Amino acid sequence: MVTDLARSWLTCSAPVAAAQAAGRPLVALESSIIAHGMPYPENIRTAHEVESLIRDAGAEPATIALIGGRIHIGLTDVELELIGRSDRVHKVSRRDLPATLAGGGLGATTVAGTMICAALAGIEVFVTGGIGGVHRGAQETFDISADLQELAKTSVAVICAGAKSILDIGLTLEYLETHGVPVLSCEQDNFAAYYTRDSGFRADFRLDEPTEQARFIRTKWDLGLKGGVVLSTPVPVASAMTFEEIDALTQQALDEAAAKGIIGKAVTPFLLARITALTGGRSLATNIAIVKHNAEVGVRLALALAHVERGTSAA
Ligand code: PSU
Ligand code: MN
Repeated sequence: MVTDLARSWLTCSAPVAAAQAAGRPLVALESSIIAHGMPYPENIRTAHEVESLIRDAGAEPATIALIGGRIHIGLTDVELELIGRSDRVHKVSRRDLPATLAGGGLGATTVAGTMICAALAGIEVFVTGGIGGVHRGAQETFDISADLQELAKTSVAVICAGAKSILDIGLTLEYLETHGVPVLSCEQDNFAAYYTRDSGFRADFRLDEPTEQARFIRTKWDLGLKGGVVLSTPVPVASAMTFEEIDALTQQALDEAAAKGIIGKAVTPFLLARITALTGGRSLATNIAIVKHNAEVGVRLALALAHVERGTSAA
């Protein structure tokens, strides 16, 4: 349950507050992808383009970050620049939220962190790039992203291009199943693998139409089945990389991380940065295409959810 006390930590931007007052749909966006997932200035440019795309399609974007001890829902241009440019931005997952808020520093929220803040602000739809998951070798390291636990308990729909093959995608899907998190796919039967369209694993349910996706999600929440829903959509064909190319580079990045003894929250940013460097920046263009496509899918879902009535009487 969201309490007034929890909500007192939120600062909504003027456009977000106006959309909420008017009952217009909102789409949450994460900031870790801006601060830690892409280089400056492409990160800021992409963030602006994604926000415009969402606004043009009829919803209000709400990029979420921590600034000066407040949870910001919707960022001004100056705030976005701060998050995208500073090299002192904390990566904020569930565990880190109190530390960064109490300390008053800059925080870029991960999928888990953004889900928590979106739920506090009453936002049901959240567009990201790729979710965290069970890392390869987790049987030894126990490295399982807090994103998966958050999906198990926080009721937000997360639109993504699947998960990167830096992860063990099969085990990630097993974990989600155990925790009752449905994995939907649109445009194809299989769960996507971020840079490349096909992970080789089937999603739980294929629902291409936003109205079908919205009905599924509304039904889950109507039933009191708390927790998130993953909606996977593949990178557009023109921007996709081949499995062979990305698999070889992933293996190299994983070997380097192991050799350097990288652990904890540093693992994912290290792997993402190494893959960007190893592709000579080519993966950056793919990254940008992915986030934009996910935003198109997310905004259609947000509009559909606004029209799906609660309860069986809607049938
Ligand atoms: N995977 C990606 N791109 C990302 C991330 C993961 O393909 O940008 C970021 C997201 O913010 C995600 C976080 O929530 O990394 C997961 O980090 P960890 O594995 O430390 O939980
Ligand atoms: Mn981890």
